[in-house]
Amino acid sequence: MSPHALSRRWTMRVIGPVLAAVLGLTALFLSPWNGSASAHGTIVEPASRSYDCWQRWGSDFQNPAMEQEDPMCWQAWQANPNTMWNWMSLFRENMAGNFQAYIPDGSLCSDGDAQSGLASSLDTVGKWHTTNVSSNITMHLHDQASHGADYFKVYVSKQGYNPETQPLGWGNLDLITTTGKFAPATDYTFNINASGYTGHHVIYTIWQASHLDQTYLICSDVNFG
Ligand SMILES: [Cu+2]
Repeated sequence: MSPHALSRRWTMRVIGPVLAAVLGLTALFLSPWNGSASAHGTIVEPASRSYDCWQRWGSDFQNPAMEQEDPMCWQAWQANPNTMWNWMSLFRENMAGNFQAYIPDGSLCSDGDAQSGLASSLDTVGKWHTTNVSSNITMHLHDQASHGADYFKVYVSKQGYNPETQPLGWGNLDLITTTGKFAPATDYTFNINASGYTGHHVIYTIWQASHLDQTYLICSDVNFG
């Protein structure tokens, strides 16, 4: 082997792994579900449908008991595992505030099937697992990428509407709170007062992020005690 070929082999032995690492990182950031592209957020308390499934089944997703114990998370998992893994990705862009024009009745919990096919199972009518709440609720949104918030709008489903038997439409919601702006941070909390409700309700949160016209529309199932 010539000295020239030898030094070329040596160079590739050093540069090869570096090149592979760089290519790997590039692929990671270009892939829509990885890297910075997946840095989003959701309501973690009271947990959104997909976050709640991920919290309770994310590390136990092969447990056959999920089908009986939690049929709503089970059907979501069956439809598309990404619904749980991407609990932070339920957003749409460029709606300019016209949410009702873009999100038809019956598809509110999937953000009008945002991310095409990711999450239509979140609209399934049935016995979603609920978080127990009182009329004073601290809402907590976790924002992986510190997008900030122009505002949050929070609705509660009307007394008499049954999320276990009826699809959710805009007409089923009472507007409870519209907040002001929040500076970019990883966690935002604010209180809402929702009195006069009993039993299973959906809290519907609209998070208007500040970095882009990017809107997250999020269903959390609660049980008012
Ligand atoms: Cu984001």
